[in-house]
Amino acid sequence: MKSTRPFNISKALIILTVALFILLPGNASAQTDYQPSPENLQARREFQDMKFGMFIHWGAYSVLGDGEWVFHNRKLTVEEYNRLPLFFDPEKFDAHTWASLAKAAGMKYITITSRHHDGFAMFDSKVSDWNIVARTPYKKDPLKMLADECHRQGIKLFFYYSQLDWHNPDYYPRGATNWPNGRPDHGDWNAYLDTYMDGQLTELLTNYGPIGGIWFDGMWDKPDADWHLAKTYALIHQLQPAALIIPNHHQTPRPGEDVQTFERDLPGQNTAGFNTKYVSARLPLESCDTLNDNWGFNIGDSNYKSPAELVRRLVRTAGANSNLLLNIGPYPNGEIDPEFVTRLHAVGDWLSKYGDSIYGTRGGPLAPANWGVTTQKENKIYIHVLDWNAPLLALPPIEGKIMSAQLLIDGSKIDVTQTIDGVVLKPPAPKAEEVDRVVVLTVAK
Ligand code: H79
Repeated sequence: MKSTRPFNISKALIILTVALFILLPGNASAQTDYQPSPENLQARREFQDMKFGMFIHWGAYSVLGDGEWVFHNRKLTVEEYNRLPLFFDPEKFDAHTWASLAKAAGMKYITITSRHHDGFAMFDSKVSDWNIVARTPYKKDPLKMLADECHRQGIKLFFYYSQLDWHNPDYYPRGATNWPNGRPDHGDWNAYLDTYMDGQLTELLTNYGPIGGIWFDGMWDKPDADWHLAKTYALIHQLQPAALIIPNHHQTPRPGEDVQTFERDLPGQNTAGFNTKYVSARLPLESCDTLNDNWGFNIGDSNYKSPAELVRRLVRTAGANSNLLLNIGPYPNGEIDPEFVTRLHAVGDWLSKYGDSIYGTRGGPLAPANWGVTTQKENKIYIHVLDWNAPLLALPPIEGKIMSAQLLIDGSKIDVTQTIDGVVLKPPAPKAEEVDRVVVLTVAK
């Protein structure tokens, strides 16, 4: 009789444990009470420290030199679009050159399209033959080469993955961007998500070593659909706990997501018209933008941002406590437009001098303003004076006693007055070639 109670408890425990193991991985609500793993939290901090990444839009669409939406914009049929990979042969692609360019630009990570909305996998996928190895004369897997090179050079690699698919018939019912392109009016949505998408994500998280994370895009095409997010997110975190999930759905972050990203806007701004104004106080932030006006290679786009504009964008993004993911669209042959290369080198040159005020920082104590922004790291506050021509700069109060104020570039002392009403600085007059006067305040903590 005495043994009955303990026996029942341990039996119940076993049943509970088994049930948990069965339920956890695929359970639809598994990520609703998502507790990020210690590796994941560490990866989030490292992500914030990196501050600057290279976005790469590259795919079969690059061949037409008309952006990554060309399939949709020209209302091509699937049959027509299927011809594109037949002459996509990026023989000049060199992973070392790409990773080295990111490095020279001061970028710490790369986020590359593993597949865009055309569904064309830029990697060796066994889930479908709609991929670069099976369908192109190139026959190789550039993502594998890039992953290996990034690991060699210490660059984190993230995979952009489009949830929206203009090619697979199982992407059905179709969404807002649908046009009659020859697909049948039926399809298996569950198979699309569970077999096709989760199958490819498993490949990406298994065959390329440790990756930084998955950058999702396109969910906005079917905002009301059940995307099986909890299942997919659980799968990713199970395969690589440190991999960050970065969804570009333009909405308030959901459980299981690790970074809030903003397209063509600083966090909280909505000049693009489709971003949320909600900014997570908990998650790392990222803002992506283009170096010219396009994501994928567009031969008619020469509207390149100047090095000064790019640096200021990076500084304003860091001042908003966010990373900048800056995009380039390489040529279909695998080369990168020299106009991109020279500008990225210029940003890298700036970062080699001013990097202390960017890398490893968080948004500073003062709200971003027209005159500039602040960043901070340990007992340093970096005052980025971007647009101020008067001799004195009066700032709101800053907590902690300011021990010194120096120009970052040469360490020269700057006059500073601190009262309960605020801080007054006397920065030097702007030099013609200077895009950001950085004053370092050392604060007693
Ligand atoms: O990959 C790049 C673009 O191809 C992709 N995201 C970047 C990173 C992108 N596609 N579209 N957009 C960005 C803009 C989004 C437009 C939208 Fe809409 C407006 C989404 C929801 C409203 C157009 C109208 C598409 C769906 C409805």
